Amino acid sequence: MSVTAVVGAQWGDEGKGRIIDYLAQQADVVIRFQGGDNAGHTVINQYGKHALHLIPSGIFNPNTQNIIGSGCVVNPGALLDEMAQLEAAGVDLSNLWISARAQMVMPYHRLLDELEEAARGEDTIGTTKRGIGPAYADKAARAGLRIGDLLQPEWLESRLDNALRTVNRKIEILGGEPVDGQELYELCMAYRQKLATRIVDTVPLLRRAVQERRSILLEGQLGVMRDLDWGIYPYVTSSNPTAAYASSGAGLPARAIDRVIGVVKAYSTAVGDGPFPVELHDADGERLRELGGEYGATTGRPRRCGWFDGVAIGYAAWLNGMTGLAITKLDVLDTFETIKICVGYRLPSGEVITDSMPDTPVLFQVTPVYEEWPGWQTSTQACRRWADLPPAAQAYIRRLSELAGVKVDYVSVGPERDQMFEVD
Ligand code: 2SA
Ligand code: MG
Repeated sequence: MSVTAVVGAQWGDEGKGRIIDYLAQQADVVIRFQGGDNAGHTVINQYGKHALHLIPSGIFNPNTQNIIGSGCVVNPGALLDEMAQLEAAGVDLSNLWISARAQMVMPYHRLLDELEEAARGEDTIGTTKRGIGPAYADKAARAGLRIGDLLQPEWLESRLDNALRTVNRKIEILGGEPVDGQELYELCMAYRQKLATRIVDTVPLLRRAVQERRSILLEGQLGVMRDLDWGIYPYVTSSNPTAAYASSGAGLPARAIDRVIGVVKAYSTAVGDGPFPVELHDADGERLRELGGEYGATTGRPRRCGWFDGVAIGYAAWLNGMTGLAITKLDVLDTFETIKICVGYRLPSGEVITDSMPDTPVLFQVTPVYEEWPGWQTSTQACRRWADLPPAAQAYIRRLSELAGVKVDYVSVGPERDQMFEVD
């Protein structure tokens, strides 16, 4: 039994949801450790196809405790909608919990996200407009409301008054309509009624779980390239998807983590703005998008597509301290004659970088250096062990693993739960 962090090793949308869903069949606890309902973790199993935004991807196993951790920002309205959808599909939600210390995304955070993106003019970040940035900004400014505040109405009221003093000024400056404190208070009381029994102090719960050597999964959202500190700042999310934050955001000592699985797609995608060196504006990019169904699971935006980025994976592997890789969507490459891998970034000076990640202004100027690999041109969707894979697919995966400097633990060859296998 162990504590395993499952993190995104690219720009997000690597398939973390399907990996967690698979691993959660054996897990006692799954904790989402950062982010909010900007995420879209797509899971396909006997309950159908679900894009999870806030609820941990272990929710389909009724024996698993699913916790929205204190590092998250939670929009209670969005959470209740998601709960209703899952309940309608027959999913048992009796094991869903929310940390009292998680921050609340209030309706004015969404409004501010809209207004701030509009105020950026041409220089947008391409946010999901779910209020994530403004909610984390309020957390850092110590003006946030927390989920646990719902349990203490007087405290909540004073926190809300305090927050609105600056929030309404910001809204006015950005040209929006000020919000009404009383209405928000009543909304919070409605949330309290529906969520109160799920609000917990996670510390004793996780302390016991670690002491009893239970199997715990820490579920990250987005990926290292959108990390607030280590991603393509400012085109990042407002939290840290890297494994270093997993312990803090979940509420565990850093030393408790035994394994870090980096989830990577067999090619690259990004949604939102900012530099993306491997982006293809040609028929191959279009083909990856269509074959991979690469559209935002939250906003429906078409994702930008490109070949695998071997520079980014080296960076991601090191920063996350990965112990293994999970490679997803291999089958999307099944029909390609030739597959490319980016193994370096060429700077305008001609110099080629292979083992570090240039900062954003430089990254806008690099051109990828590619290797070409022969495609396998046969379906991998029925493969259930390493030996079933065509030799060209094995060679391709070995190359990805070599670029990461990390062994491959799992390969997924389709969206269904069983279209995945462990590599020994
Ligand atoms: P935000 O909303 O403040 O977190 O946006 C900041 C940047 O982070 C990117 N971002 C994402 N990138 C990939 N996937 C995300 N989730 C959805 C999905 C996205 C969607 O699973 O497809 O549906 O559009 C996600 N969420 C945020 C975002 O594009 C900004 O670049
Ligand atoms: Mg996603």
